[in-house]
Amino acid sequence: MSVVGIDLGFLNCYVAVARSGGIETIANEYSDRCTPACVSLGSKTRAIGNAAKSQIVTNVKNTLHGFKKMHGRAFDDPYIQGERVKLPYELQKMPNGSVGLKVRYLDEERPFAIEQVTGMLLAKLKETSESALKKPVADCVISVPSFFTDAERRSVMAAAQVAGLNCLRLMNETTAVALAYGIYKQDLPALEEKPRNIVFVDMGHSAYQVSVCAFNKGKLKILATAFDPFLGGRNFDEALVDYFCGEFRTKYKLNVKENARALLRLYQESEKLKKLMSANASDLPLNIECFMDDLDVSSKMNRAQFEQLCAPLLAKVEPPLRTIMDQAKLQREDISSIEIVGGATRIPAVKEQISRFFYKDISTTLNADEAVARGCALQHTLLEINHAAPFSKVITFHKKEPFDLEAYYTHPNEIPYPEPRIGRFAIQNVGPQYDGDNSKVKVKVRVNVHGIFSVANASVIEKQNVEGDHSDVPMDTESSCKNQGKDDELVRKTCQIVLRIIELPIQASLYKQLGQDLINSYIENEGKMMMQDKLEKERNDAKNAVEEYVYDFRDKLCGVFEKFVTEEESSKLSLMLEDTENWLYEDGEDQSKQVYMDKLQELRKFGQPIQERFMEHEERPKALNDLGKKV
Ligand code: ATP
Ligand code: K
Ligand code: MG
Repeated sequence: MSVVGIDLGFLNCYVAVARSGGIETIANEYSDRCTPACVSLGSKTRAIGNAAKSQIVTNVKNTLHGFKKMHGRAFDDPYIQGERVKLPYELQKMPNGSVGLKVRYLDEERPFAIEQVTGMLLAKLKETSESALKKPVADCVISVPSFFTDAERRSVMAAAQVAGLNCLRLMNETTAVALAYGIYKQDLPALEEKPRNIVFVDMGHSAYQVSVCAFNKGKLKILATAFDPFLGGRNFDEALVDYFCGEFRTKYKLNVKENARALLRLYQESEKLKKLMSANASDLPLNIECFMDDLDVSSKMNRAQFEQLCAPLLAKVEPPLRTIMDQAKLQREDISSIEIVGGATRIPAVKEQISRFFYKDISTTLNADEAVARGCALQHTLLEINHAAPFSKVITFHKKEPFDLEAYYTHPNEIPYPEPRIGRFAIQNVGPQYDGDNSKVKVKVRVNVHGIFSVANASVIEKQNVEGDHSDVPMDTESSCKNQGKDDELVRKTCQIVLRIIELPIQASLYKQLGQDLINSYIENEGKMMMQDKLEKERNDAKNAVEEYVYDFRDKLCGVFEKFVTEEESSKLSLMLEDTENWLYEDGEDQSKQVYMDKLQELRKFGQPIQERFMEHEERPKALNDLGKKV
């Protein structure tokens, strides 16, 4: 079975797969390799990806986008509250305190959990992969920002479950980029040689992540990573939007921020302008027709102005670069090349900042948009990754009673997350030893391949004083004998202290953990929505078939069929076709699939004989011809 790599972007998603010796990025039904991270809910069906993106300004309140960083967060989280005021759709607090994205779907107002929304998107990407690969896809590797915490990662894992995907690994975006680079490099230094150090810079729509990695043949070591979780293309768009809002207030007396639809259009046009400014330094126009209050608006901007406007953002490019160099204890001259990926690294001023810091030109060896997905598709390949995860560690405690462990992030201030606790783990069934001593409890903590922390197991080494027959002692136990006490009697007695390892139950309560029951209900719901989409599609197809038949037959009636119908038949049929057409716009506008199928059947009953006469006529000369050949 193929394993697909998924770049779950804030704005743009990509899917890649390793096959026939190469890596391929998969195109969707629009022949587009990029699938927008966008979900639109309607009164009958959902639209996901490209189809949803085109509804951003037409179905403002029910088209969801910009939700990647809502994973694993409480509704009251400051980040969520900050986003909430800017989003065109509503958020609401779910019963478990997490974020719900509120929409009207199937004519009913309802919230969706973030795991459901990302689940829809992932299910779409799964479907895209399946149609490209022509076989079922379940196994995948999904990218997450390197700064995602446990709760965020667990939430993405749940979303994968909702989509029916089996996520083999959550891969840090920084790791994926490094993998995508290493795999094609043929000229890397041999293992015993000095490694080649490469800096990777990824600035996407929502975040900025950098890393420095050491490469040898078949080996990749991540030396340091750093990030600014609040710097990306969206901030540059926002700077433009704020500027134009100010200008339109004075120039046209418009309060754009009060009109969700106008604001969304301004965002779209500003993003386009930003991209154009990457290729062109001169004045560029911004024109939006019927923008607000029936007004057309226009303005212009050039690259120099843009850079001035974005100076505070550009100043944020350097610090993470400095951090990785300090952490890895490297000098600029130790760096072989600086590789950039992510859409926002196309901004010339961003590139300049990076190259100025390293006194070096930057390279674009990698496909800036697809590198993350391609790296994810490479998860079990030739490169040995030296990585912070997975790892495990055993910690020993001496206790007489059950106890709690609390897990915290080592540097909570460095992660963009308000909760420093990962979770609490109650180690149960701990008691004193038979002799009243403390028990020796070994706890194994683990960070798994997804980068998620857990207490993997806990055990106690129990001393048992066993006398006489020891045949019931399990084979795998360690046994030892020692002097039991001061009593001579006892000393002379045969004794054996058996050390038995006993697994202890652990009760984990993780911060923002979803119960499996809830996830199961999301899975069930996703199934229902998929079925609804499928039925709705079939219904629409049936309706379209009627419409098509009407148009096609009408054309043919005054065309190829003309000679095969009497005038009477023709006018009767024309009338019927016209009636059907009218019906389609009136009573027939919204009928069940069966009604359309019956309608088509009815039309065919009249059309078929004519069709047959025509076919017979067409076939006859051919048949005679064939016959002639045979004779
Ligand atoms: P994230 O990595 O934060 O999850 P993402 O992966 O979806 O986001 P990308 O697809 O890497 O983001 O980048 C999208 C951003 O790049 C958008 O802000 C887009 O406007 C910007 N961008 C794309 N092309 C250009 C360009 N030519 N000039 C300037 N910006 C560009
Ligand atoms: K992307
Ligand atoms: Mg990205």
